Amino acid sequence: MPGIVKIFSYKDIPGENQVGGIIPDEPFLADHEVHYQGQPVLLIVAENEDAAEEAIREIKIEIEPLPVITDPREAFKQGKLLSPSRKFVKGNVEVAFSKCKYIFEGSTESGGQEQLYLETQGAYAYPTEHDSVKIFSSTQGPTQVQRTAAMVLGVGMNKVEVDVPRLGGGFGGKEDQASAWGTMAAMAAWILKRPAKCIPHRMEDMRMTGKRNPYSSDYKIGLDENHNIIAYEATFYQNGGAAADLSPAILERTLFHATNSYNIPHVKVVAHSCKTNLPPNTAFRGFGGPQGMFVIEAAIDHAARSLNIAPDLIQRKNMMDNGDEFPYGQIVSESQAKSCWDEATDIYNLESVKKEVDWFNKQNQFYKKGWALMPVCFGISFTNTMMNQARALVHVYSDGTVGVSTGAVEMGQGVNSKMLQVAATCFGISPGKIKLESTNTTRVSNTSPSAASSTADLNGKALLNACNQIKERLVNFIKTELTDNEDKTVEIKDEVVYINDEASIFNWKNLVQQAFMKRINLSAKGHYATPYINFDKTIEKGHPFAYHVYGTALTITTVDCLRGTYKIDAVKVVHDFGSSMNRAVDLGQCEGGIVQGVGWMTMEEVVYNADGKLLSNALSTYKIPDIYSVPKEIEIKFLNTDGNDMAIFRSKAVGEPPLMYGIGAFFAIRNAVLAFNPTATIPYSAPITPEKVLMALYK
Ligand code: LUZ
Ligand code: MOS
Repeated sequence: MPGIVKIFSYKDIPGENQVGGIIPDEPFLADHEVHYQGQPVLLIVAENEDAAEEAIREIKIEIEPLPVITDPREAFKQGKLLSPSRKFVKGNVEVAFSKCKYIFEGSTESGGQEQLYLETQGAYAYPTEHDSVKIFSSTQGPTQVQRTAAMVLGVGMNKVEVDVPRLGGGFGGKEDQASAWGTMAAMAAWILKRPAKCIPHRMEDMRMTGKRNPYSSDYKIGLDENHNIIAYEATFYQNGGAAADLSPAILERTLFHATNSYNIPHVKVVAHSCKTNLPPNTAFRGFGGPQGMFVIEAAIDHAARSLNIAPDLIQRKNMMDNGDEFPYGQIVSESQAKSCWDEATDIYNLESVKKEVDWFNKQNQFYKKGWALMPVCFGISFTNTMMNQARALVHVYSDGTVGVSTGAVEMGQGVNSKMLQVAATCFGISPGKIKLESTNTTRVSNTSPSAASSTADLNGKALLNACNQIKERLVNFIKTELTDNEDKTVEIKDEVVYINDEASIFNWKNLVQQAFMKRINLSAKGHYATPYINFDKTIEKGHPFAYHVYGTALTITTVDCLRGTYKIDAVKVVHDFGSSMNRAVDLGQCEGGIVQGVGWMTMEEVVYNADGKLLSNALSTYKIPDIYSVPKEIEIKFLNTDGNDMAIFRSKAVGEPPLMYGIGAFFAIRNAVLAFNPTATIPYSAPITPEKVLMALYK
C-alpha cells in the first residue's frame, strides 16, 4: 500500500522478543499466542499516520479463540500465577484467634484505575553514529527503556541513548510500560535508518496499557473485649493481567502495607499474583499499598459496625507506637501516626463534626451525610533494596553558571524545583544560575525509575554529594591559594564568599574563574545509596524502608438519597511532611493525591467484558474527578516536626502517601448510605459508584 515503509512481526526482531521488566514473560510482538485484547501483534511503519491507520484496517488477523480469564480468583483456582505467592507472618494467628472475644470475616474488592497521564505514551527515535540509536521517550524509567530497546535490538546498552525532557504525567503508568513504545520507535529508526515516532491515541493507550491492579481479598480480624485487635489475617488475589510487569513488586508492597498504621501482635497475610487475560497491570501511585490498606480499613469498619461502636475508636486504640514491630520485622521509630491522628481530630473538631452530621441527618430525609477517618502510614524506599541508588552529574562552567543532570524525571511532580533548590542551597547561588538538564542515560546511567515517592530523596542526595565535592574543592582553593590561613571558615551566601563570617572581595563568579585558571576540577559525579536498609525475602523480614510518612484525613460527604449521587464536602488532613523544603510543591502533591485517591474509590470504574475487552475506553465512559466533583474543601495542615535525616533536607517524600487519604471517601459515603437505610448491605467493593449507592439505598 502507498506510504507503508515496513511491517515488522516477531520474526523481524533482531534481538530478543522480550519486554518483561522483572520476569521475562512478555513478548514485544505476539508470537503464536495473543494473551490479551490490545497486545501488539505487528508494528507498521509508514510515511504518515493516515497510511498506517489504513494498513491496520486492511490487515486481517485470524485468531482461534482460547478460554479467557478475567477474574483473579478463577485464575488462582486454575493455578495461573505470575510469580510465587508471598506470605508475611508475625506472631501466631491460629493461637491468637482461638483467644479472641470477637472475630469478623469477609471479603473486599478494589477496582483498577487508569493512570490517565495527560500526555499519552510515546517516543521518537533516530539513528546515530556507531550503529546506535537515540530515543526521546515519555518514560519514568529512562534506563528501563534503554535496557529493553537494547535487548530487542540485540545491541549493548551503550548503543542506546534515552533522553527525557519531561513528561505530561506518569502516575506509575510510565514506570515500566513506556519501554515497549520506546522500543517500537527505536526498532523502526535503527533498522530503517530513519527517524521514527510512535504515539498511541488516547483510546489506544487506554486499551493497550495496564492499570492499577484490581484486588479481590479475604480478611479475618480478631479483637479482645477491649477492642484491641489481636489477630489479623488476609489473603490478597491480585489481578495481574497477562504478564508480570511490576505486579510481583506491587504484590510485595501490598503486604508491607497490609496493617496500615496499626500495631497488631498476630498477623498472617498472603498474596497471590494471578495471571488473567487483561493488559498487564502495572504501577499506579501507591503501588499496591492502597489495595492493602483498603482491606484492613474494611475489616475494622466491619468489626465496629458489628460491635455497634464508631470505627475511630478501634482505629485510634490500635494505632502504632515507637518500638512496635511491623509484620516484616522493621521496628517503628519516629512514628507520627498518633500525633497526626490526635491533631486532626482536635483541630478539625471531630466531636462537633459527629454532632453536626447527626443533626443534619435528623433534619434531612433525602440527603444524608457521612464521615470517616483515614490514617496512613507509607514506607519510603523501593522495596527492592538494590533500586535505592542514584547518581548526578554537575558541571560548573567557567562563567559561573551551572548545569545539573540527575536521574530524576520531571513529570509534573515538581522534582526539578527540588533539584534546583538542592544545588542552589549547596553552592549558595541563585537558582537563575542553574540549568536543569534533561534526564539522559548517557550523562547519568543505571537510573532507577522516578517512582516509589523516592525520586527527590535519592537524586537529591546524589546531587548534594556532587555539589559538595565541587564546593569542597572551591573552599580548599580559597583557603590554600587565595588567603594565607587554612583555618579560616569559608562560606558562600548569595553568591558572595564570606571568610570568617565577613564578606570578602570574592564572589561566586570570580571565584569560579580563578579556580578554573588554576586548573581546579569544576565537575563532579555524585552517588547515593540509601544506608541501613535491607530485606531478606527468604524469611520475609528486614528493614526495607528508610522511613515512613504518616497522616490522617477526615472526610465528610453528602449523599443525595433520591439519585444516589454524592458530593465530597471536605477532606481535612494533618500530614507529616517532615520539614518541607517546598511547601507549594508538597501541598500540590498532597491535594492531587487526595483527588486521585477519591477518584479511585468513588467514580473511576475500569470495566472489561467477559472476553477481556476494555469497555471504559474513553473519557465518556471512564469518569475521573473534574472541577465539579473534587472535594468542596481540602484543608491540609503541616504537622510540625523536624523530619527525617534520610529525607533530602529532612523534607519527607510526598508523591504517593496522600493518595490513600482517598480511601476515607469510600467509608464516608458508605456511612451516609447507612444513615438513610440502616439495614442496607453494602459490600466492601470499590469504587462505590452512584449506581452502587442507589442500589444500596433501596435494598
Ligand atoms: N516501584 C518499584 C515502585 O519498583 N518498587 C517499589 O517499591 C515502588 N513503590 C512505589 C512505586 N513504585
Ligand atoms: Mo510509581 S506507582 O511510584 O511509578
